[in-house]
Amino acid sequence: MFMRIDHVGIACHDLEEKIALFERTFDLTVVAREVNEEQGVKEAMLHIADGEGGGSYIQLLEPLGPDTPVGRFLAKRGEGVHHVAFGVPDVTRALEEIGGKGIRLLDEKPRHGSMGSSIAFLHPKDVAGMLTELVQAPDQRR
Ligand code: MC0
Repeated sequence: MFMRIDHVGIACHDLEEKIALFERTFDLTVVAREVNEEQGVKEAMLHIADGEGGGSYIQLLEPLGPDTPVGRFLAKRGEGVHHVAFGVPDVTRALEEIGGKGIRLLDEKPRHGSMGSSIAFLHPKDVAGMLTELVQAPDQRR
């Protein structure tokens, strides 16, 4: 079902500060930036590697306000790993399969994600406390 880990999302208070930290510490490069109003975030993708099925990234996330998923997460837990995203060939199909196994879907239908992807989230309480994202790249590779 999963082709790779597409990205790990990190919640932070100050996107520019944390981009600079990840660039200087790990020699990573920002390859995309976006404001996603629907998800309530400003985000940056830092490229890690390319492999079979596509690339993998660190995603830095700054909330657009306190009453957003990442805003609430920061208030409760502080900065840190917010979610793990898996690359799938077909996100609609993956949702059907996983939903059929009794896992609560936070999205019944895919939404717009970074770099033109289609994304959907699974409830963290049903996946060992891990907020899980499914990602379908626009052309299956990114
Ligand atoms: C909240 N909880 C988490 C969590 N966020 N557990 C693990 N990982 C997280 N990231 C836990 C809380 O601690 C709490 O547990 C319970 O879930 C309910 O949380 P809440 O404080 O009521 O917070 P809500 O209202 O935000 O709901 C949480 C939920 C929500 C995960 C359902 O955040 C959601 O629908 N997230 C999916 C969308 C999203 O996260 N978008 C931002 C990334 P206790 O035990 O205290 O009750 S957008 C993105 O990443 C895009 C741009 C992309 O990749 O392309």
